[in-house]
Amino acid sequence: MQEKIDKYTAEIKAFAATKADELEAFRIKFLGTKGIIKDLFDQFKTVGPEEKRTFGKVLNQFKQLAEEKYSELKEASANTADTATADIDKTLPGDGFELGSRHPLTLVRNEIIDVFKRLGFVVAEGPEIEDDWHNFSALNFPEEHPARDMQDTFFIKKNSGTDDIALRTHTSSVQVRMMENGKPPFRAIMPGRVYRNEAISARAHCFFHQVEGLYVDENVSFADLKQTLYHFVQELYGEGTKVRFRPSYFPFTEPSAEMDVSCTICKGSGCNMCKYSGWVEILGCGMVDPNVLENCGIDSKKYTGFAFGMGIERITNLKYVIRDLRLFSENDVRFLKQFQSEII
Ligand code: 2U9
Repeated sequence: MQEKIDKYTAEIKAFAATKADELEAFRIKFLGTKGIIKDLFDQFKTVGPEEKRTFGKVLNQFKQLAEEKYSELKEASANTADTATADIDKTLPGDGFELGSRHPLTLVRNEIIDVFKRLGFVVAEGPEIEDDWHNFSALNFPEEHPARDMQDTFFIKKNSGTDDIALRTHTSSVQVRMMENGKPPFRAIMPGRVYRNEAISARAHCFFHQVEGLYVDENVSFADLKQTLYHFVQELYGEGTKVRFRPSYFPFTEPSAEMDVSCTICKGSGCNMCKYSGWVEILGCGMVDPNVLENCGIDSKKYTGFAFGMGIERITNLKYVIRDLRLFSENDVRFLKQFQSEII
């Protein structure tokens, strides 16, 4: 046993590893679970009590020598160039990794928000699960309106009508909550997800995203509405984009209108995006119906307001020429990575 220890002691003292794999081989050979030191300690158990006294000390010193050598070399290799990677050219560029990108709907929603923020609008949010009052009744929807039908709305709890609970069909419920809980003036936009009971196709989905807006104060006029939305279009689609307003009907606005913009793809000369008309409808708007103001606790003799609503998908389709709504919710990275945002 002494002979073996002398031989290994000389080997350890002479050992000088330059590479990480040599050092690891040293560790396994001497200090590993099936290594020489473990083997010597196993043999030690079988020697007589006389020998135990002398060899115990020798064996412990030997073990200490191996451990010290190992940690000394390990430390040296960490302090100097990494022995395992000594032959790697560290001046070469590293492997790149792909950054994610913002969803196109997020990019466009943020752009819309930025334009209105610059005009002094604040951003307001509300629940996606709504009661009948905030989603329909306060907004002047008559009892028999088709939007209140199971075919159009996802009901969570269908009771007597006024107690119904549903997934909101528009973000207008946020305006109602805002007016109920505050005092005019209100100048806010409401971005959010809304739900409609529709079969999924290239042109329709059971959920989509809206930005609605509300401006209530004394003397707010239809001229204010037109100028605000005209400015919004210039900012979003560029100077020179034309707008036109067509009369329309919504239960919650009177008068109501739909707004078209000159086709941003063909600049009005006609293409299949605008169905060769030169115009594309992008939003609905109008003066808030006095009944709605009163329902929300606002004095309609003192205050007037305008409101508008748009589908973010529609605005995005026009901006990026996307023809299938389903692309927005499939999370196919080949689609998503085409939209690079400046802020990651
Ligand atoms: C209150 C009062 C008035 C919000 C409005 C529209 C017109 C509109 C549609 C556009 C496409 C919904 O996403 S869409 O399907 N919206 O046409 N929305 S005025 O009017 C309000 C809202 C709340 C208290």
